Amino acid sequence: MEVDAKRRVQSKAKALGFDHCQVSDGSQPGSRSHYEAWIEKGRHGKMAYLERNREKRCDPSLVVPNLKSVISLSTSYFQPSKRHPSTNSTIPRGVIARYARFRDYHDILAEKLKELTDELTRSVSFDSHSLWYVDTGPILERDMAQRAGIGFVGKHTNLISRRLGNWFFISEILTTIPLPVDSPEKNRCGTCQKCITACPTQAISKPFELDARRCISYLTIELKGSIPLELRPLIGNRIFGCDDCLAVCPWNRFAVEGRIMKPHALSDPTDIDLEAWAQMDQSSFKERFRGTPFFRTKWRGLMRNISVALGNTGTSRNIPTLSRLASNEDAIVSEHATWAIEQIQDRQQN
Ligand code: B12
Ligand code: SF4
Ligand code: SF4
Repeated sequence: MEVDAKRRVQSKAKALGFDHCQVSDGSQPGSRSHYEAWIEKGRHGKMAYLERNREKRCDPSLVVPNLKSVISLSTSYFQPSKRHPSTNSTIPRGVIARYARFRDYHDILAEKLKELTDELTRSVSFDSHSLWYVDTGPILERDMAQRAGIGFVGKHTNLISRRLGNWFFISEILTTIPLPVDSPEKNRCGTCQKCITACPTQAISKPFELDARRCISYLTIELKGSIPLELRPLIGNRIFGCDDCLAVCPWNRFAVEGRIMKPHALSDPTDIDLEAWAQMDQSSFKERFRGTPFFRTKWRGLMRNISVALGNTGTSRNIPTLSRLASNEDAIVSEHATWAIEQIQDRQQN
């Protein structure tokens, strides 16, 4: 009966376009102590939500009482044909993380997960309770996915699949239905250290430990306030997220394009004209970026990041636009644009 339910869910997941669909039990994460030490050290920066639901993150049965199984799913966002722009800081163009070259994955996967959860409920005859998540709940998704055998946690802390490399999202269904479990995956980094060396801010403080406070993904997306001055030059021309540690991982030679994200690729060029983007007002921002990952930072966050990138790579041609931003009523935008103008002027003098 449960075997049959698992088979039906896996076959439905495949039909919906998920790349993997595997199961683990609902026990507590083996990496609980790692997560707790990470929080104690303050590595999460200002992401207070990671601390708030601490108990739940360490015990998924507090999220779904009587939890029996966790179905983990992967969704590739690899794009084989796209040019990946340079992060060379002499080019006044912006770089965004690859996941942001699509409409917001939370919305896209939510639809699929709803359908899959319905299939699961339909495939068993007793009362059950199932909840789906995609980056949306107090659970340690990578730990669960490793236990389900989807992939292994690499030294850069992301999950790597032997079939997909590291360009994929994780989502899951937590359910009271007992399902047969899959074997966990084991770490396959060996002696490699490429991701640690590639990180521009030394945010990977040691293998398997990220100091989010130094990570460009955190600084440009999650942090709402001012970016620390000493880290701004290291951000280069990255205006939304960062992929450097992911891009060097040798396991990506196996990366394949997935079916779910492909139709949702944004038409924007991968090389971003920073001057043009800096001229975007709030209403054009809303019109252009609604339903995309950029909405998370809002206009002010994007302008803050563009100012930093222009401060690092811009020229005197960008000063009129930066001056307009410097006189904006938003204190964060104004402060970063003022900093950028000073950086450009310093470069001109030297
Ligand atoms: C907070 C968060 C961030 C923070 C902090 C990242 C971090 N490493 O913790 C910031 C903003 C920096 C971030 C950045 C990114 N993120 Co993020 N993020 C999350 C989120 C919401 C929570 C992660 C968390 O709980 N961190 C706490 C730490 C302690 O947990 P952890 O790193 O997951 O580690 C666990 C395991 O790895 C395990 N573990 C750790 N070390 C070891 C060692 C061994 C040997 C073993 C076996 C296990 C193990 O222990 C930990 C605790 O259980 C998850 C979604 C979720 N709910 O899980 C997405 C998530 C991790 N992010 C994701 C993505 C795509 C990214 C970016 C690539 C986006 C980008 N390009 O800018 C970057 C990657 C940066 C990086 N090198 O990690 C994906 C990762 C998919 C994947 N294949 O791994 C997730 C799962 C979202 C999703 N649903 O797809 N993110
Ligand atoms: S995402 Fe960028 S800044 Fe963050 S750990 Fe990876 S390489 Fe470093
Ligand atoms: S780059 Fe090397 S060390 Fe880093 S995650 Fe990939 S295999 Fe592991």
